[in-house]
Amino acid sequence: MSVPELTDVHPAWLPPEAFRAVGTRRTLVCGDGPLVRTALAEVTQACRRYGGAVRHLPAATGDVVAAAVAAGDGPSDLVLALSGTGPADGDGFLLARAAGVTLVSADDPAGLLHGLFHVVRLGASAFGADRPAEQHRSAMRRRMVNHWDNVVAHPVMGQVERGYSGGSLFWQDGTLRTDLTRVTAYARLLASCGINAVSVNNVNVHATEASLLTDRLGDVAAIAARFRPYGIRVHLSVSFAAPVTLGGLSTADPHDAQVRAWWARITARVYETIPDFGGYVVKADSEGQPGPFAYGRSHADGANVLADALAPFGGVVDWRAFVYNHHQDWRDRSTDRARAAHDHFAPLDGEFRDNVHLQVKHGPIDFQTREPVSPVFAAMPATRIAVELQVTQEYTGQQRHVCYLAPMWSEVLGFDPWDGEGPSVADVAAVGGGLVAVSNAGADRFWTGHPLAQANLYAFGRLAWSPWLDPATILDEWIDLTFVPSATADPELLRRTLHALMDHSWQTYEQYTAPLGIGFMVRPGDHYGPDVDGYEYSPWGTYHFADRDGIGVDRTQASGTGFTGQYPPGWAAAYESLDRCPDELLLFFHHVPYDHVLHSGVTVIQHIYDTHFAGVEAVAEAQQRWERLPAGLVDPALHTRVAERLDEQLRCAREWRDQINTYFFRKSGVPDACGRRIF
Ligand code: GCW
Repeated sequence: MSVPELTDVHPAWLPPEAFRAVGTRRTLVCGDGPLVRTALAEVTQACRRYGGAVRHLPAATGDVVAAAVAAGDGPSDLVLALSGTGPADGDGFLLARAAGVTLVSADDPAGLLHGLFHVVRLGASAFGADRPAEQHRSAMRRRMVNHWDNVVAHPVMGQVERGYSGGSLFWQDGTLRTDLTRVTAYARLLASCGINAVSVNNVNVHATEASLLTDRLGDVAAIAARFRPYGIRVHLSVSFAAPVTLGGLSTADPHDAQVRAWWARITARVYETIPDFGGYVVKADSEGQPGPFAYGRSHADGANVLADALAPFGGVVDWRAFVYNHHQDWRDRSTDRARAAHDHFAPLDGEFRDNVHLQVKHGPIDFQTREPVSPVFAAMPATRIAVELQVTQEYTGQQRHVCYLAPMWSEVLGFDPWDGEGPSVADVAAVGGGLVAVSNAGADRFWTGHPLAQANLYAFGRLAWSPWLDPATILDEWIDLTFVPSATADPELLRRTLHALMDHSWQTYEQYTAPLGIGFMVRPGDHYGPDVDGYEYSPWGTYHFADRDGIGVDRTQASGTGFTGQYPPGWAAAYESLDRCPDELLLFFHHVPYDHVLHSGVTVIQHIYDTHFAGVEAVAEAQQRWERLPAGLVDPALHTRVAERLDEQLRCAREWRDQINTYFFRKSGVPDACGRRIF
């Protein structure tokens, strides 16, 4: 096991300097096994660079102090011990400091690795004052990223569907990449922020990708071998039609005995090849993917046949709840895409096997900049639910715009569907399938296209470990790791600048794009840039219904689609009521006239104008701040990349501002109260 050192790739949040505090000290590693050896390799590399020392006691358990003495040659500053003193459940660790020794102990080897990365995060402060023993436990047992990577570049979607970071880390031109060193480096980044599961191909499973389950399984095994040393299990997206397309059967009906036998046989073969395989991810009956509806079966029937095949090996099915009609008639105002997941899945509560995770997007529509939290989280207490987020910025600026998403995710995770009477969304995920997100990483030199978008991937991992962390604190962690203060000329200036650019960047993005929770208004297809009516008469079910008098979707029970009724009573009543509905979601739930006065005191139309002017100003200010940074404060290539992206963000934000403001001025005929220029 050796730690990869890539010279032509940005080190993201694990630059060598981040290991200085560990690398200058004496570390004792107690215990053995693959993950312990990974921790050992990390410390060894740091010591080689910074002059510290590392000793290894493979057999040590139990009394760490005695073990340290037995090691013979002097005291240690840091002891990493696989022993019986850590938390017994899960992959957490115990951290303490006394008598000049920092101790990390864990029962599970993955916990030891997490503990080491925590010490790296703490830097020199891990070796300062005494610390009473702290138990660190992950809130979610499963913290997963999904890749929407294609093996063969798709004619429309490319190598990575909704990927904005260059090619795939795994696949290139139809085959597995020959050099997988970067996959190891990626595994290391993921593990260091707490991620422990990854799926390696698109949920839209095309022909070549389907065969990863069979003929190309060796490729998956090769990838798994790269993730394994970092405690990350590999999962695969599979096609529900695989028994037909790969197995030559005449049906994929989940009630068919041959189909069940086929899944069982194929799955057993997967585990022969990859004993720690995580399981299957399935997008069924959604946007053209095959599913159980073709056979008149329910999604529980569909998910359970795969779950039964995986159960003997401890695998899980991530069954996605993103099922809706994408052949809608825009003339029909009774069909509401927001209702779809709840309509399809809530009646199935209790029918899924224990090893099915129902993977539910955080909002009822589709990763929009602002949506209410999905009502499904409160509707299926007898189902293991996984909460799905989108780190890749499909609808939030595609990694050309700065959009730090941790504040949005924090709101989602902290949302309390029962209004004080039940668990939060984070609690639902914690007892269920954990947190899952679509990754934003790719073969780009900065991993994520926009260097500042690295913070989103980092923050996702940290929130999955600890959903109550403050987004600004997570940002500080990311800043300190990525731009190590001891190696930065003016770390406080940089910190201030990054906070100014990122803390409210989600709200800024919201300001200059679709207003008040209405969503979309993006260019169809690539979903970048404004096109107010782009989806208005399309079959996709994402409408704004603006006319000369007003805008918004009536989703009330009283006069609309009845979507509000999918929430528990407290929120159902709040969203139903024009008076109580939060401003930022007003147009998601209500159709209102342009002169409707918001809680903020301004009319809807004036809010549209004000926020669009303000949003562009905020971007212009961010751009100037970045330009003012002294040369050399950050890596010049990184500085240039961010500067280029800010230029594009400003151009695009202006386009949004002018199109949205002009559109609504023309529709409503209401002038801007401040007399600003509208075209
Ligand atoms: O947001 C939409 C995307 C699709 C994606 C789909 C999904 C993988 O536009 O590209 O398909 O969501 O989540 O399945």
